[in-house]
Amino acid sequence: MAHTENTLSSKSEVLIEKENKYGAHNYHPLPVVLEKGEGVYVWDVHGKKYFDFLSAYSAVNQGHCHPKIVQAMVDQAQKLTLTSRAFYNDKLGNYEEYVTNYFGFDKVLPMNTGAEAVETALKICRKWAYEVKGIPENQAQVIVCENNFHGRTTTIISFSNDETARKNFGPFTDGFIKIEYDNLEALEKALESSKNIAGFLVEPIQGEAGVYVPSEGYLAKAKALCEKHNVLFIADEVQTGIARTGKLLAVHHENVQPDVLILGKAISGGVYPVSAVLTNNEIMNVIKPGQHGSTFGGNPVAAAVAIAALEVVKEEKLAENAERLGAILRKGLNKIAERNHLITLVRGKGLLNAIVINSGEESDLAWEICLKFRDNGLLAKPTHGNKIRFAPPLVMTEEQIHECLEIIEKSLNEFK
Ligand code: IF1
Repeated sequence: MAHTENTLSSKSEVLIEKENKYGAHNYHPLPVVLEKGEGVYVWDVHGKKYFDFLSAYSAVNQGHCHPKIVQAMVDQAQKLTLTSRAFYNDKLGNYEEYVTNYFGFDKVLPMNTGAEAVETALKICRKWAYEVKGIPENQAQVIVCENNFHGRTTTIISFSNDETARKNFGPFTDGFIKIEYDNLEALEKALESSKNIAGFLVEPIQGEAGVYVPSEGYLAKAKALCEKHNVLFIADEVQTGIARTGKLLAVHHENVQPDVLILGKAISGGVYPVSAVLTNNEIMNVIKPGQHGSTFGGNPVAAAVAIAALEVVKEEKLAENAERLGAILRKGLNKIAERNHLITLVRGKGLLNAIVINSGEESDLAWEICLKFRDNGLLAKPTHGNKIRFAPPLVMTEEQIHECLEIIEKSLNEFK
C-alpha cells in the first residue's frame, strides 16, 4: 500500500515540478493535478474525484465539458476555425444577432479574454466621451472602485490598488479616479468634481476582493447618478455574469441595464476564450474600421461555442438553479458557522459565495483548510488571505450541495 501511495503522489509531483521548472512562477496553485472534468466534478491524475468549488473562477458555470458546448466546438473546428476579420465568416453575424438579443443591446464587439474586453470598454468609453459627450481631447476621466479586479493589462493595473499586481510594472496609464466601492456619496462627489468624467467602471459584486456584495440599491442608484451626469455606467460582469449570481446578470437584481456591458469567462462555458462588450448604437458607432480589433475576436469557433453556451444557460435554467442552491448553500454554511468558529462570516449571491476564516489576512489557515477540503474531495481556493470562494458549477443538484456541505463541515472539524 505504502508503495502505491508513493508512486501515486510522485506522478503529481513530477508534473508540478515540470511547471515549476519550465513555467513562469506567476501562480501558486493548490497542489492537485487535474486531468478530467464532467459537470460539477473534476478528477486528478490518480483518478481521485473532487467537487469543483471554483469553476475556473466562474468560467465553467455550465459544468465541465458540457457535451452540447464541446460538440459545437468540435463541429466548428472541423469546418473553419479562423478567418481573421479581414473577411466575413458565416457564424459571426448569427452570433452577434443572438448575443445582442439575449442581453438586450444593439451591438456587440467580440474579443477573447476578460481583460481585453475591459480594455475595449475603456477605449469605447473614452472615444464616446470625446466624440459624443464633447470632452476636450485627452481629458477624459473614468471613475473606478477601490479593491477592483478587472484584469492584468498595463492600463487595467494602472487603477488597481493591489500592490502585488502593480509593483514595478509602471509607468501607468492616466485618467482614472478611484473611489470607495459601495459608497454613493463618494460617487456623487467624484461625478461633480469635473466635467470630464466619461464613465464609471464597476463590478456588480467585487469577486477578487472576497465576494463583496454591495448594499441593496447601490447599483440602481449609481446608474441613476451616472445618467444624471451623462456618464457611461460600465458593468464588468466577467465574473458575476451569465447566471452566476442567480440572475442572468448581477445588475438584473436591481433592474439595471448598463450603458456598457463587459462579459467573458462563462459566455463560452469555459471551453474557449470568448469575451464581449455590448452597448447601444450611439455608443458603439464611435468605433470605425481600423480603430480597434483582434485576430481571434469573433472567430467562427468562438461564435459557435458562445451560442451553445448561452443556450445551455436558458435550457437548463441555470440562473434559477444558482438562486435556489445559493440560498441552500449559504443557509448550510451559516449553520456550520454556528457550530464551528473557524467561519466568521458567510456572504454572496446565488452561487458566488465566500466564507471568511477566523484568522488574519496574513495567516495561512485558509490555505490549510483548502488542502483539507482537497483531501476530502472538494476544491476551493483562498482569496485575500482569509477568505475562501465557493463558486461551484451552476449545474449542481440540491443533493450534491448537501454532500458538499458535509465535506466542508467535516474538514473544518478536523482543525478542532
Ligand atoms: C487570474 C481573480 C477571479 C474578473 C473581472 C475581468 C477579469 C476578471 C471581474 C479579467 C478575471 C480572474 C483572472 C484570474 C483569476 C480571476 C479572479 F481572483 F483574480 F479575481 F475570477 F476572481 N473582470 N478574473 O474577475 O478576465 O482576462 O482573466 O479573462 O488568474 O488572473 P481575464
